[in-house]
Amino acid sequence: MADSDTKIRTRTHVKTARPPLYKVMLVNDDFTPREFVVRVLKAEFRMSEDQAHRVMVTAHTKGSCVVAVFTREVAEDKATRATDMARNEGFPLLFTTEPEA
Ligand code: TYC
Repeated sequence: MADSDTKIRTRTHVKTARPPLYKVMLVNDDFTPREFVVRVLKAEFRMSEDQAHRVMVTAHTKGSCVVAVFTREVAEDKATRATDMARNEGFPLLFTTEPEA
């Protein structure tokens, strides 16, 4: 094979773009009853009683806690719905969103 016949092989990596993820955070406060926080986590984030209780206690002791991770729209929608549930009952409970890492 002559030098001019040298084959150049290229490798193609197909990358599938993944949407950026957002964390839904549960923020502690001094007024919302623990049982109500658990109820919201179960209703909006489909958590079991046990999971919801753990997340509530973590936010209560540390100040905040990651509830779950979603695409931006889903995270914002769930945070708004969960916060609205609390407002409807007159509690200051707050869910926020922030980019993951
Ligand atoms: N700190 C509240 C209380 O003692 C309970 C609570 C826990 C409120 C977690 C908000 O994100 C929260 N009643």
